[in-house]
Amino acid sequence: MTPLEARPFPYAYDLASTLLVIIDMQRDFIEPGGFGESLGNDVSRLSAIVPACQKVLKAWRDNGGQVLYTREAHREDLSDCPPAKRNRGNPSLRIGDVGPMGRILVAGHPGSDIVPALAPQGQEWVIDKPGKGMFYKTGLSERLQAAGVSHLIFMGVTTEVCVQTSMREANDRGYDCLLLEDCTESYFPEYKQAILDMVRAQGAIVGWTAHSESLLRQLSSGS
Ligand code: TIU
Repeated sequence: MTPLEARPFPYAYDLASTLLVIIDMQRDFIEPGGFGESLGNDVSRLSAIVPACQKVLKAWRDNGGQVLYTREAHREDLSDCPPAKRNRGNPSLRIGDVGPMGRILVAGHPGSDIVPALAPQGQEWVIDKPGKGMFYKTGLSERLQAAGVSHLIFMGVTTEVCVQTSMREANDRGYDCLLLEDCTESYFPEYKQAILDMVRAQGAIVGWTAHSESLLRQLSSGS
């Protein structure tokens, strides 16, 4: 395919060896009453990126691209949630407590679901991760290697927490990573901007950034 217009320079990839990675677009982070709000955050900033993510997801699927979803979600018995993580930040509702959307950040409860507008389809991959990064205790490395994946295009939340950690983990494992700048968001706009700048600094030290229009243009032209 023609390399994408991206920063700090064009991003070359093949659809067959690239996954669209959607990080933690869960009700717990995006809707009131979940984990994000329990930490004292204004969650309305995050829901604003859903339409842009939807457009990319549709175009990617229409072109036959593969999708990987992550969810930050723990086991019912919280055996995969260190006490340090549970207690951090003194939130009003801790991980595992019962909130308006069921138990906070526990797999199988409504808050851990991907928001309906971006719901996974058919055989798309969905992994639950106990940490901020998508490689920690998930077996993802082996799955990506077996599938011959070499490139990862990221969307999701939050930019400086789970998206950044996952991108850095992927970069260290040899994947070429691109972050779609209008399809990621933070509760703190200045942190998002810092991550975009940091990722593409020093000749793409962590990866590339691009506006989703760049990807949509390329997918619609079939080049
Ligand atoms: N608190 C915050 O910004 N993020 C998280 O706790 N998890 C993710 O980023 N998914």
